[in-house]
Amino acid sequence: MSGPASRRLQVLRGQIAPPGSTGNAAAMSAEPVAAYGRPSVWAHIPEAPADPILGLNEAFKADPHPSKLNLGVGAYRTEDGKPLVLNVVRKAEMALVTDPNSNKEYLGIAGNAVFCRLSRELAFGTSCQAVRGNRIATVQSLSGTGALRVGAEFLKEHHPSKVIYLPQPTWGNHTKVFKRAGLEVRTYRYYDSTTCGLNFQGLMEDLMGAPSDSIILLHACAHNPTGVDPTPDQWKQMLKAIAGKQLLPFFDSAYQGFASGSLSADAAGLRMFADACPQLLLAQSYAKNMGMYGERAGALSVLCSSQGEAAVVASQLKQVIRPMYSNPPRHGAGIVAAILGSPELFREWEVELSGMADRIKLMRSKLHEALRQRGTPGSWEHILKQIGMFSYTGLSKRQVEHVTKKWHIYMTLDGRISMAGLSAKTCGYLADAMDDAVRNVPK
Ligand code: KET
Repeated sequence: MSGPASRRLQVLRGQIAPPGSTGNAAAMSAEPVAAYGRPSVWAHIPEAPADPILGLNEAFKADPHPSKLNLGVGAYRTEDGKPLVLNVVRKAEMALVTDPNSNKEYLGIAGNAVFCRLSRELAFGTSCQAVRGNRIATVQSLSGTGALRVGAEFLKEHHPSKVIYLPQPTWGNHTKVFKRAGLEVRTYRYYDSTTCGLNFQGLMEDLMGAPSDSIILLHACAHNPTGVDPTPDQWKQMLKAIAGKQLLPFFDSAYQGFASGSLSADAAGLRMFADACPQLLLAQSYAKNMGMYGERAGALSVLCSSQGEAAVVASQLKQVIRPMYSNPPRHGAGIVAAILGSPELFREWEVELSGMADRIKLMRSKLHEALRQRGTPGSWEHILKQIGMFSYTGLSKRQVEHVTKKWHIYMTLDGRISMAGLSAKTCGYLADAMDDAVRNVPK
C-alpha cells in the first residue's frame, strides 16, 4: 500500500498527524476568534489517536485495493464476506414492526423487564438458585460495553474496593471503561506466549496476591483476544481462590454460544461461580451471538445475597442510568425478548448460532492447513486450539504492519485476527501474507 491509503492508516493508528495538521493543536489554532478576542477554548486539545479496533474499519473502507480483507473488528461475515442478519432476527423484527399494539413510548429506566428476566435466565440458567430466589438485579444496557460501564459506575460508588484486576492481555476497551469510571486498574497474568496457552500458575498467584474485596474481571468464554479459556478444573480452582480471598467476580459475557456452539456449555464457568459466590456482576451482549451489533442490546446483572438486597441494588442501578442516558432503546431488546421468549424462535436461533460457530471452526482448520501446505515456519497448532471469534496469531506489531501495508489485510496490532471475517476463498490469501511476514519480517 502506498499514497493516500497508507497515510490514512497511519493517521488512524495515531502514528502521524492528520492532513492539514501541524501535529501541534495549539499552533494550529493561533488565530483568535474575533468576537471573543482570544483563542478558542478548544485550542489546547490534542487530537486523540483512532480506536485500535473500530478505527480499522475506517482505514479498510478508505483502501481501494481489490483484495483488501478486514479481520480487525470481531464481526461475523458470510462466506461472501457480507454482514449477516440472522433469519430469526428478521422474523422477530417483522413481527415487532407489524404488531398494531407496538408503540414508541419510553421504556423504564431499567429497560424492558421481560428482556431482563430472559437474559438473566439465558446466562445463569433457570435452575440457578439466585434466579429462582429473585436475588439478581438486572437492567437493560447499551450492549456489553454499556453493561460494563454501568457496572463500573455502580462499583465506584458502592463497592468497598475500587481496584479491578483485568487479565493480561484483555479486550483493549476494558481498561478505558474502568479507568473512565474512576476505578484503579491492575492486571493478573493470563496468557503464556511460549505455550500459546493459559499461564495458570501466574494467574493463581496473582489472584491469591490481590487484596480482599478487589474486583476480578473474568471473560465468561472465548477470551478476547487470546481465544484461551480455563478448563472446568481450572475454573474450579479459580473459584476457590476468589471465594477464599473474598474477591468480587465481574463476568464479561460477549460470546455466549460462540465458543462451543452451545449456549449452556459457554456459561459453565459463570454458573459455577453463581452457585458459590454471594455476590457477582455480569455484563451480557447480544452483539455477536444474535448478530445485533448496531442494535446495542445487552444487560447488566448484579447477583445479591437476598431478594431485598437485589431490589435496593436495582434502585441504585437506575440512579446510575437516569443521568447518563435516561433509559435504553426499545428496538433491539424487543427483538431479543421475542426470540428468547418463544421456544420455536429460540430453537431456530440455536441452529443459526451453532452454524456461525461451526463456520468459524472450519476457518481455523482451513487456515491451519493452508499454513501447513506452505511450510510456514513455526507451530500453528494454537490456531486450531483457540476458541471463539478470534485467533491470536503470534504475529508481531511489525509483521502486522507489513501484512496491512503490502497485502491490505487489516488486523489489530497485537496480531489478533477475526476468524469470522475469513472465508474459504480468502484463507489462502491470508496464509500467503502470514507466510511472507514470518519469513521476511523479523519479530
Ligand atoms: N466485551 C468483550 C470481551 C468484547 O470483545 C466486546 C467487543 C465487548 C465486550 C463489547 O461489545 P458490545 O458491542 O458493546 O456488546 N468486542 C469487539 C468489538 C469492539 O471492540 O467494540 C472486538 O473486540 O472486536
